Amino acid sequence: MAIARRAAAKITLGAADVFLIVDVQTDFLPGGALGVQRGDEVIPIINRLAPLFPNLVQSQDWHPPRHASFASSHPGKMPFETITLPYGNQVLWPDHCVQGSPGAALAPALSIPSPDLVLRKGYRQAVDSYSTFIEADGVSTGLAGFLKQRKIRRVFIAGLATDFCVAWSAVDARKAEFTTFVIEDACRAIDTNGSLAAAWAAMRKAGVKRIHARDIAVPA
Ligand code: VGL
Ligand code: ZN
Repeated sequence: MAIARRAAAKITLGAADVFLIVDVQTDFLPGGALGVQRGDEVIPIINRLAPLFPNLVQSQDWHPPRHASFASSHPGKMPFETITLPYGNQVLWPDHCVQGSPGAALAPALSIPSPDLVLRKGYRQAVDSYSTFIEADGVSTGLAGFLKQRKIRRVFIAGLATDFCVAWSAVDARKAEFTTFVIEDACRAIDTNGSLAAAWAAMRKAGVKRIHARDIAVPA
């Protein structure tokens, strides 16, 4: 008797799906100002997935000089320390993604020919924004409205870094009631002070679905 073998059902993409590519920028690649280990490995995966999606949005971390999230803006503080700002806790970072600098550019190897929207975030001097949906002080970036006007229901997220901008975007996508997927192998993490485990716990609690690139159907 033949043994029936059936691959797990893949996810078929349609008009209500968007690929949200988070912060794939030179400063987050190895050798960059806030380089994510093996961050460059997400690029070929994202390049391969992007043409499968009918809707594409990219985010770009985009800070003014002396931004509140930079350790250098706080005398005596070092990168990766945490401080309290009016909106809550803030991890301090090396200066990164300074507006107009080469490090802030989208990674040259990323090949997304025609994104519908490139959303810049973190551009207010005193307020950070890991999330592409909601700034750290609770102000909306407008992305949820943009997607809803286009009748998008499902958000697939990849990019850098898993434990900060990807995770916060995913949790906020759920808050805005999108079905939300994080494509784990198309992301890489910073992982400071347990941040990666905490991020996955927060995403699981919010109902974010954790998938791999191979779970997405490629039309024949
Ligand atoms: C990010 C730290 C600071 C990210 C941005 O893109 O994950 N992390 N700014
Ligand atoms: Zn930043």
